[in-house]
Amino acid sequence: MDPKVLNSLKNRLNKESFDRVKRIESPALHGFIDEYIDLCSPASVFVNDDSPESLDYIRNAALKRGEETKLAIPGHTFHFDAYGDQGRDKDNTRILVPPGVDLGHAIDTKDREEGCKEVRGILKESMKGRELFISFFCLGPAGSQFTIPCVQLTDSSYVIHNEFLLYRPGYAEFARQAGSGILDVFFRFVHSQGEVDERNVSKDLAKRRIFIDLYHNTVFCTNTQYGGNSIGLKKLAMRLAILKASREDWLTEHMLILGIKGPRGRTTYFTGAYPSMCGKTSTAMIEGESMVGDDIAYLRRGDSEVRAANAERGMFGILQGVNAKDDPLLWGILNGPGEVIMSNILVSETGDVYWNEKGVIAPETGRNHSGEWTKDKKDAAGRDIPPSHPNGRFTISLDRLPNVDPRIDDPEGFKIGGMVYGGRDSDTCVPVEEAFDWVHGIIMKGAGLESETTAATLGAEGVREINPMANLDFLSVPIGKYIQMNLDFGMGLKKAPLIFSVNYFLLDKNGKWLNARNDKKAWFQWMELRVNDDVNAITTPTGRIPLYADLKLIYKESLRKEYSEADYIRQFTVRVPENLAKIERLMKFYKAEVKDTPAALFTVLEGQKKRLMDAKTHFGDYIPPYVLGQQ
Ligand code: SPV
Ligand code: MN
Repeated sequence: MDPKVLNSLKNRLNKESFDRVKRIESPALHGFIDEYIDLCSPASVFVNDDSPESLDYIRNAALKRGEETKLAIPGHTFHFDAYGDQGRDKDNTRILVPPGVDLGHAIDTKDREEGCKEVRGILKESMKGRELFISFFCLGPAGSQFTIPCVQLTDSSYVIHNEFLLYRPGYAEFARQAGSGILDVFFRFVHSQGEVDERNVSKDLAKRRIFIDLYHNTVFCTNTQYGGNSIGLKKLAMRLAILKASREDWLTEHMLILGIKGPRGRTTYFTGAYPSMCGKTSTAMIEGESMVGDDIAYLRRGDSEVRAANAERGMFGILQGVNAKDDPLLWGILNGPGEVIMSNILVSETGDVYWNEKGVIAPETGRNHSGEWTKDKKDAAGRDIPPSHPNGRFTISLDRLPNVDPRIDDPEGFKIGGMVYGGRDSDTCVPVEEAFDWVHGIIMKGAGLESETTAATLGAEGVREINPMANLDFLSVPIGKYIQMNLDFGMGLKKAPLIFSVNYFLLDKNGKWLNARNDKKAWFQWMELRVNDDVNAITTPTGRIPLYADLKLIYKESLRKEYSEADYIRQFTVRVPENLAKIERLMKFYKAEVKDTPAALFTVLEGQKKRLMDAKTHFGDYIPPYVLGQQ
């Protein structure tokens, strides 16, 4: 213990908070807290020990300070972010690196010294007159190989409230591990919402900064409230965890974890990587299956298998499109009593909530992220302002979900049978397809993932982008190295997981969906049977696809739906020109944009191109599956 630092903390904190901090005997922790109290100059400090009283204190602070407001349903509150602060701000998110570190130009970096100076300048006295909240969390299940201890400092009670719903409590773990040395590597997060206006929203968006000091496990975040920017343990911690994983030979992925129930009481676990707003949460919530996580997974190699754990313990999900028919479980929670935080929705005077595509009649007036709202309201650029923001979110603890897997906190994690990659792709990939092997899967399904951009990030929507493993926004190691880590991860395993792609977003020529929303259950049921060797497949130039007869049965049993052969052919026809064009885009991207692309990537792309060209010679541009037949 450094007596000088302890003494300084004693002067800055009230007795209760000081005792809580002192109990965690870690000079690194004490030094960190003291340094940022000194810099940010809060009026007072609250240290959360995860007791019910502390959590209540935070809930009440959020209401008292107007960061959240009660809704009509007991336990529900809402929060607005500033207009223009409703998505991840990629332009102002930078990874701080020392001179000589080159992550490649697809990852935005900034010189560490310069970045620290800039953000420390913004943080200086940023909490004057406000309370600072200090809270401890564990990423991954506590007491396991997955655990990463984290400390959050923020002047936003909304951020802390979100975090204690979304993450496992950490105070007890910190106190237990104090003195073991392990705490020297905790992740650190410093957030200040900065000055707020009369609506309690950050007003200095020009000074919005999200800087990740990679080599000091510290993240700084200023002048923003949107959860994807401000909830440190979510996507900001993910950058730190990806680097940590790269050093320790495991993987941090933008993946759900889901148990699919197969025949004879069997459950097979899958991970699934999808870019933001591309069906990840609704997949994790497939009816009748067992949900473990919906956003971030840690993957480790066991003796002979891959094991995965949810880094989180809650859901920061998208409201748009959630409706009674397709999402019965979420619907129940979002319309019943219990703790829910909503953001950027439309609120009526009576505290009722509307979000886009709720499946009920839309109100014509209310209050939303733009202020008072009426049906025809336009923004400064003359664009319609919809009732709720497309990226409006809800926060709940997974404890609320009846379908959560009872082993969610198992320190051993879950044995993974299959890994799935899915993008928003209107015209190229079939709805479900198995890769030929691990290397083919990591390259074509993972590194080859393309998706159209969404409202989860600020900027244009609907632009097709290559998004390796749906993780591009969060990478903190060069892309080529990251792909190589993935390739290496599956090597030497007795039985590597099978790798699949899914595509929920295929359109016909008239722009209509080729699939219904809940068809994803059929794809996962088929993958479950493949992992367990229970069904055959048809080999195409791009991978292995289901037989019509198997899908017909699955549709009948799982979805109680008839599945026509005409639908099957429309959905599973190999689209040769589109697939060849995709290969060209991938070739260009991985040659021009990525310096350290593994050679295996080009070999796999060339192999796929050759198979497609050969098939084209024999069968033409659009090849229905029955032409290829069962192999
Ligand atoms: C995502 O955008 O991928 C999310 C929400 O899961 S957040 O990253 O927190 O913005
Ligand atoms: Mn996400």
